[in-house]
Amino acid sequence: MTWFTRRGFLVAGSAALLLPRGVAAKRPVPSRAQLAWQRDELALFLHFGVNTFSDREWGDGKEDPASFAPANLDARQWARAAKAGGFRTVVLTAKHHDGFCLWPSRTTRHSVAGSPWRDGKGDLVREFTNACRAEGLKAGLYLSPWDRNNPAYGDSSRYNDLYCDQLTELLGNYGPIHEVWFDGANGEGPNGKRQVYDWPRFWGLVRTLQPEAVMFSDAGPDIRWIGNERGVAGETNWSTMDPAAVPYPGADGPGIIRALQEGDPNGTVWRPGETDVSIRPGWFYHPAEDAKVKSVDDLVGLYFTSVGRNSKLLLNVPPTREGVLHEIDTARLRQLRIQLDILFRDNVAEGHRVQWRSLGARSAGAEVDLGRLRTVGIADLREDIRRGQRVARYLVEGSDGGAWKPLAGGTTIGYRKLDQFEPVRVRRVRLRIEDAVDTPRPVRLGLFSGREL
Ligand code: FUL
Repeated sequence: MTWFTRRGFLVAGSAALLLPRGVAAKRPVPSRAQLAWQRDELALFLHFGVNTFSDREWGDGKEDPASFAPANLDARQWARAAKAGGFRTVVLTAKHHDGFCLWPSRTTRHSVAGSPWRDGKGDLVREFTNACRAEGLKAGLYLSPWDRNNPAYGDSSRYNDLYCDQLTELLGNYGPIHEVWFDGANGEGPNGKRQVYDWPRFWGLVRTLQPEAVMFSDAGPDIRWIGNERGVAGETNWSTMDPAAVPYPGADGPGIIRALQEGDPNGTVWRPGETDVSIRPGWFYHPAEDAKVKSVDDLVGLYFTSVGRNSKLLLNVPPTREGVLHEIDTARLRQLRIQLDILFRDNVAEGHRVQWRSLGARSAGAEVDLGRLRTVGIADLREDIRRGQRVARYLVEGSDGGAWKPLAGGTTIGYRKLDQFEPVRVRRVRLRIEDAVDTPRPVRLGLFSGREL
């Protein structure tokens, strides 16, 4: 895989050499698909498969397909719950590390075709994509590269062919797929099979079959992993990235987690981070975790540490053995929506003129007069990311008529930066862009009361 690192350096190096002196390199901007992905803010993750029935997190590939027996599977219920929570995309594990396929793949017998579900005639990817479409949601698929069942795994070119066949089935037969999720996990021990994945081939195939889909992995190419599974993006979070910093999915080494968390202000590619976290301790459903579902406050907190840090929240809510989302979880999704709607209902800055002025090549300021004293406890900042990301340090201050007092501050803004602070009564609020990687452009400023005084 090192060729990719080397090529990354070479490409970046030669591009810089070609630029005439004094001409700044053009900063990356999002593609249409990346922009739509980010604006959706919330996606639901569904981990479902033989692990649901064996009560495990990582199956070993020896599971009997007959164990897959959801009694009342209802993909429409999943989609309705997603919609009620305001989620716009749903990503299903079409195949997890155990190799069991939720669709009747021609590449293996280890699939729903060998299960009693729908008498072996079912196709869960079909039911899932149909349900998403019926509810106006976008569908995404997770196809684990690591496969602990398939005999071809470890025989690199044979398995790469098979993996491409699986991608072709999934991306060619179910209509538009908006996100393809490549997991980086590989638990093979030192004596295990070593599979060398052909990432350029996989990515090229996805581009051909679903040109509008974004591809997620540690190494993108469109969306990068945020570097942890706790739901927390970097406080500093650039959507630009140095592709050589994380050369392939699953890459390990010093500096990788930081590169995933924070991105790179001088990165040559636009590769925003996705924050994946489960509503329960595990990714798959375990009855023993029914009392450990995250609270609404936890979920709102996750919104702030993901969407509110220039990322996107991919929240996992695993279907039960019945094949439906648990009512505790669906209630939490509804309550999350209610809470977010309440928090962001009344923008006290709305309708007031924000005066923007340049303070230098890398600094700028904005000020708004709210007309009277208002309670402010949340600042909601947004750059126009269609034109890239620029802000590197900012400060928000408020005044009730007396001296300016700091309310919030930080480094990057990007698509959206949410800062929550002890609510204060202020009449005027100002934003100072103290540093930027290029001339700052106007930042949208929203102000909300947060917790009422
Ligand atoms: C990890 C996997 O090993 C987990 O089982 C889960 O799918 C998570 C989203 O990604 O790498």
